[in-house]
Amino acid sequence: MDVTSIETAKSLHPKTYDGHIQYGTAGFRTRSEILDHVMFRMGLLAVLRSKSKRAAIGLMITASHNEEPDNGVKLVDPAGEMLEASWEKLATELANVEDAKLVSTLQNIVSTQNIDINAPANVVVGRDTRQSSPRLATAAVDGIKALQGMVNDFAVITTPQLHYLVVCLNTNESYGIATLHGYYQKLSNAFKEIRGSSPSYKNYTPNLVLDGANGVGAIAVREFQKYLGDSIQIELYNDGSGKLNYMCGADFVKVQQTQPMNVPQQQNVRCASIDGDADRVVYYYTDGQNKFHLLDGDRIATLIASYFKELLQESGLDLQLGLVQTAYANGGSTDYISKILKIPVACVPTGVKHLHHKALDFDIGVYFEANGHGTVTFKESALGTIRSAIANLRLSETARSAASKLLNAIEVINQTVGDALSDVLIVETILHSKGWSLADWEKSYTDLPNKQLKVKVRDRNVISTVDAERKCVTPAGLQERIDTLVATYPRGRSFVRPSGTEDLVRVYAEGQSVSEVQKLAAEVSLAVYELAGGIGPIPIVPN
Ligand code: 16G
Ligand code: ZN
Repeated sequence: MDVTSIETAKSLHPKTYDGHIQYGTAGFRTRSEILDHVMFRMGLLAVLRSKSKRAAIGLMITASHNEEPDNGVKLVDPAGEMLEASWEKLATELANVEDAKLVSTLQNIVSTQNIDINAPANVVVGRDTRQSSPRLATAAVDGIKALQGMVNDFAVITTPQLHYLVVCLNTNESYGIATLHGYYQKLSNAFKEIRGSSPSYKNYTPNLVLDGANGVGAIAVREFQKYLGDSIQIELYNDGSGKLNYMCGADFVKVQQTQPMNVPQQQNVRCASIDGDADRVVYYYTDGQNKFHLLDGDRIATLIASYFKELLQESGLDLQLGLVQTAYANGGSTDYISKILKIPVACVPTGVKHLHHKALDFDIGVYFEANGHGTVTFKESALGTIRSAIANLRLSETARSAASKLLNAIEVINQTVGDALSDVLIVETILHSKGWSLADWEKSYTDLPNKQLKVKVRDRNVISTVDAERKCVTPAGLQERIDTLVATYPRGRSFVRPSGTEDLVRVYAEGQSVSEVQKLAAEVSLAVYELAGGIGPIPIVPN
């Protein structure tokens, strides 16, 4: 290890923040002004990870749907997954050690992880459009160079594009060409292939209104449109000229259950919102009575799963299809999946790594968080089965055509991580094939009214949960209190969990009516406030 070069670079990125900072659900995420030394150190860690895995590692600078002054960084493992849990701990340790202990901490990681310090290292760097991102990227690159890692800087890209690039590099480009051109081309070619020569069908028209959250996704959408030609017309709003994630974007629309700013309110027009780094998407429309209708990640999951189920039936392929959700999944969707679609459904804790991991258990694993983050994973063996069906001339024309549709749908999907733009293309593909409007899609099941609230507490870690976050075990008495409250509401359900990205506790409630869930959510918030050390204003329970 070249200690002199680390020491020299370190002096440019001294640790100036005294508080503790933690590698959370999606990496480090906090106010951008305290992140300089963290970025530098993540550059160093990415090099060690790359050496240890003998593969390219991704480093993404973004705070996703958070407000513009925040920023963050996450590392992406070789197969496109989130950083392995044991390394999250190393990341937290490295980010928090005093400057004087930086070198010895690195040396310690090298020896405990058995890293060959002379092995090559390749780090793929990407960033979102935040003002602080170029400065923070420089810090990360300084870290990578201080350990003599190779930097592959793609500058401004979406988070899913970074995952895609990492996987392409680590599969010798068998997954796809490791350039942005390769990304746009792979997805758009497959999309156009399935769409064929008639972009309109029954209630489906090839026009989509898209809210770009004023983020990096807006840039990518403009680029995509060039490749998509007239197979679909995307009308872009919040295109980057306004404030990032401000009253717009997927998170705003999902949580507020309302139309984003600047998108014209037109009746029965198909709209979608992506988030600030383009890894989430939700759909919505306003009906003839000006009522807002949200089609969230649960809907997208059921749409995709039912489409795959149909294609599997038509092709006669015996592949196991499964769906993965979190506690936030609407009870209406879970009932529909298990009782009507009859597809196995699993529930895991919040965070992409848990969903992705579980989805890999199935031949075809559809995973989505209600917030709109999700994708589909396919086992290599399943791809082989589908390919042989297409080539098998003894199968009927219908069966082979269904298998080829399946393969094209797989090409449209960015399997490496939830990708808002790839998800848009797959949703559009399915709606087109069914000839559906959003209202048609919505008919499949009814969402139960639901509400999310936040509670500020002194230490959010006093809340610990089990059963995929559906039950809390500490603080004592809280779960009993929630159970008692929930029991008074027919179809009521509620859970609380510490946020992994913000310093607060999240409360979720659902039930049979809007007024009931508002009340239940407030009552549970009050219970959290009282039993888990609430601070600030006391939650108010409506009458
Ligand atoms: C992060 C997660 C997302 C999760 C959210 C929950 C990744 C890449 N992203 O954005 O999946 O839904 O955190 O946030 O894992 P919370 O813990 O603040 O509720
Ligand atoms: Zn995001």
